[in-house]
Amino acid sequence: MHVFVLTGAGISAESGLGTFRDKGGIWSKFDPMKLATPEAFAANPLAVHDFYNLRRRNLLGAAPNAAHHALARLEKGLADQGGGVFLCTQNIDDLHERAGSRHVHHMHGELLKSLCSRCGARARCETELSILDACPSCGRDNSLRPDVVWFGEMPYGMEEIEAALEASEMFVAVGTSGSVYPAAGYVELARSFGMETCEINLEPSDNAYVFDRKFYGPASETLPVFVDEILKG
Ligand code: BV8
Repeated sequence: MHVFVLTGAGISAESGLGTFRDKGGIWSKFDPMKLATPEAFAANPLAVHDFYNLRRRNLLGAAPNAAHHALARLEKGLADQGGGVFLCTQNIDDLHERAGSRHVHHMHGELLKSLCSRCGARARCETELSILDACPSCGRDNSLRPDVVWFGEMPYGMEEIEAALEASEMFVAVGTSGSVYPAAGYVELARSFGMETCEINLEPSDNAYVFDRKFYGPASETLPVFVDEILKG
């Protein structure tokens, strides 16, 4: 079986990384329009770098949880059966990779990468980023930004995502509120391709009504059980 899995901030919640729209979430403390748009970065790069440096520090102190490990197990188990997983994450953390998932599509980019707005080079970035840093590729300073997709920017690999969706037989959303597009629209696309859709979340998401099956509770508890069920066939 080929399964398309879309993950959001909720899968990393039990690893200590904040979600965005839950009570006390990131967007209740920080204004996304002042910190997560290209205009915000142009207007105040110092504030934007501080925001992502804080999240990068938190990430380096975090570890994957049982939900991340369950998806790594699903990827291996389905591959052994001749199937596969297309893991599309809205998250910019690397917890899927650290749990052992080998193919992860970061549609909103990666916190542990920098992007040069002058030459387009990407580089691993595990420390603080600032406007003083020079691009390791073209050498220019005041040109590095976090390699993340901000509001108003095109998510990465849209065609690859849509092709993977069309080739899948099941759509599973884990830990996402279904409030950010185009990701929030993928469940409708999955239904239009005729596949079964499952939501695994702490509570019903904004588009819960669209899903065929729903499992509510902490993903570290619900997802391992769900993965066992899929692998049993
Ligand atoms: C774009 C990266 C042009 C940076 C982020 C229609 C079509 C296309 C675009 C739009 C549209 N309508 C509006 C738009 C514009 C906009 C948008 O969607 N705005 C929203 C607010 C209405 N979209 C864009 O700007 C996108 N680009 O439009 O380009 C285009 C046009 C057409 C087609 C293609 C492109 C770019 C969006 C990307 C922005 N970048 N992040 C960063 O991280 O700082 S978005 C941000 O929200 C997060 O990164 C996250 O990825 C994303 C979604 O949030 P969730 O992951 O779902 O997190 P949330 O907190 O909301 O929910 C957590 C859930 O987990 C909850 O349901 C909770 O119950 C659950 N949970 C909690 N704990 C647990 C749990 N579940 C299980 N277990 C637990 N323990």
